[in-house]
Amino acid sequence: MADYRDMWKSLEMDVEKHDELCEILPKFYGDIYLSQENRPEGMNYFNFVVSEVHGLRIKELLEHKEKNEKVIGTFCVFVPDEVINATGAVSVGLCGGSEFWEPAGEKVLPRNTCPLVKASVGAKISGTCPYFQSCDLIVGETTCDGKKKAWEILNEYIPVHVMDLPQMKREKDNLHWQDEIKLFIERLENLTGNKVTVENLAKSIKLINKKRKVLKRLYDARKANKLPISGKDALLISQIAFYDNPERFIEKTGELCDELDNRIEKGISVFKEDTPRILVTGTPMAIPNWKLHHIIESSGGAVVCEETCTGSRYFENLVKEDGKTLEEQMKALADRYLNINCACFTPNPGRIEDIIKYYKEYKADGVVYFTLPFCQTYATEFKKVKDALDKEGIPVIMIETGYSLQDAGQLKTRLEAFFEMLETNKQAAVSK
Ligand code: BJ8
Repeated sequence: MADYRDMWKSLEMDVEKHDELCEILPKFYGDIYLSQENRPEGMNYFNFVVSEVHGLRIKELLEHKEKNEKVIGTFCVFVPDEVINATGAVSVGLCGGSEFWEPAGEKVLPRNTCPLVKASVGAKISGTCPYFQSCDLIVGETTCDGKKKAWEILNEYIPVHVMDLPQMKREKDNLHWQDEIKLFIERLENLTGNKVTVENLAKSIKLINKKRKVLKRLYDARKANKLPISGKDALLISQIAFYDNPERFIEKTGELCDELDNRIEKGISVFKEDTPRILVTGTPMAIPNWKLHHIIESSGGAVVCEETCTGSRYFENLVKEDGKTLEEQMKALADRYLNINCACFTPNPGRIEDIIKYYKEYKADGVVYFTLPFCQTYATEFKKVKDALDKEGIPVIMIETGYSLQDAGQLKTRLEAFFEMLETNKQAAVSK
């Protein structure tokens, strides 16, 4: 990586501490990603993005700031990127996915807090994340209790705007979310000095829909019998979608999808035939959390789809593009966003329907239900999901695991046994 130390210093980062992170990441990435065989050529772009994750992309963000364009950090897929984009600001996803940041988070949060929250807060207060340091405003939301209370602490370090997400999906909740979108627009207009208009919002809605469409195309390629791309690579692309320049991301992912279509036509796969196909569902996997996918794919499974916020919840359903007034556009945004089935909603039957639908569409053989430790909403929702999957005869295993690799061996053993069972089921079905 080029020498970005001066840039990091200008962001008031703890450069020495940050060096420690820079030392770990390339080896970690190399072991997990570069060791894969027969990867699509198009992954070279994403390798490059990772290699420059704290370099070139930050330089680009700082160039935006020089032009007085603001950088807005987000933590949840409910925050409408369309609005951020319409005010000429740049949106970046900030969820922390590394164990490296947890100790700093634990200085101000209870230890029994979800690692995603601890790492996100830790990334800011340790001054080791250039994305946080580049942000002019961060946007929280009222989803789980851990996040909700963390915003109050983060607000001591950086301005935070909190969007009050309803926890039910009635008509009045939809109206409330439209109201929240309106308040968000006002806050961003004040910050940026730019007005949201029907024209610039329509343009942004189209752009973000395009990003959703290309991600959907990538996921559709994973429905093929012969998988042209690993689950690990698909996960990486989803994670990069949260902070890359959207136009470039759409272009590069589109090119990769062309290559994948070609591979499908020729029957090129990255897995051996009959590898059990796994649908992962649950809590998000923020970059660089590649742990579960890596364990699954080095234990005899192949991940074909993620029903997570770093997966289908991020791109499914488009925002209607035909709004003629700001009110209509805000309604269209609220309608699309309130269609996301996060476990923070009660009741949440849509998520179960999605899991069953994806299981069939992606021709999965089993489901891995993933939850980060101390995530009560997803852990509690497991019972409802399992009951529904049992009724459908869909095998499921629950894996609760954090960022540390300490339990990797144990998880591998459990997953290998699960995959063996899936293979036996498959053979039994064939011989019937
Ligand atoms: S829409 S999943 S991004 S809230 S894993 S911090 S819920 S304790 S991340 Fe999430 Fe939005 Fe829902 Fe998606 Fe809390 Fe659970 Fe941690 Fe979570």
